[in-house]
Amino acid sequence: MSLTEEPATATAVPTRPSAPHGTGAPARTPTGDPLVAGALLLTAALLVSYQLLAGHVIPPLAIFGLLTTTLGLATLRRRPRWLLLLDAGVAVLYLGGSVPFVMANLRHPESPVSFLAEVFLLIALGTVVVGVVLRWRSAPDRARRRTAGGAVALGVVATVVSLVAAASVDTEARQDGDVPIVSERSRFPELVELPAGEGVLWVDNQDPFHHTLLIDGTGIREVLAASSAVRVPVDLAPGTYRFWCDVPGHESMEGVLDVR
Ligand SMILES: [Cu+2]
Repeated sequence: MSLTEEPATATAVPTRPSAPHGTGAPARTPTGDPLVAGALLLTAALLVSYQLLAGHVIPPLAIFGLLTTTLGLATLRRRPRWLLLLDAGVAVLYLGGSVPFVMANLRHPESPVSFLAEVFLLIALGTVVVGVVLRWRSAPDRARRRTAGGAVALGVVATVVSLVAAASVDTEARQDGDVPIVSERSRFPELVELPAGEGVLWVDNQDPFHHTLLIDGTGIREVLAASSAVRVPVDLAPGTYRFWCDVPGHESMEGVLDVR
């Protein structure tokens, strides 16, 4: 009896490869590229969270978020060559266009939100490009799994580095006589009054990302780490001075020091 059963299981095996495969395949057969699709959808999620943190819609990010969501969902189901080319093209275009913003944030691992947002975006978009190359070369799934593992490992390392750097940031307490400047939701106060001569500005950055404080005509440029305060000594003659933030995209962060 057992002898007759053995050939039965053996003949059952060849039926597996004859399952439908191709355009007419049932939804059960995955024909998309989960690595590229996942990286695109992660990109979209990061772009949305970035705007939530900024507290307002940033049009270029919103457009790319919509684009990567659409491409991600399409790539999850199908992977024609034109779609993969489009995926890689959009990733490269975003990377190229965001260089000044990326560089400004990458120099500040002590501000985890903006640093990690950029690092994760770079990893996700890099994974899109690598994923498309692997698919193009018909690389085995093993290579895709390794790429995904490498991307996760990079993300973990970046997170640890950033948290350690953030823990080393000292925040300075406000002292008697300090003139406060608070940056909140990427805004500086429009007008700050202070007496002429030696004094101290106490600059409190309440945002979860870094800013800078520059005062025209003084050479002062102070980096304001995320969620921290710093005391900035000044010695100003009477007059008005523009102060501002030089982080790319923060052009609206400016105010006037009225020194009397
Ligand atoms: Cu700023």
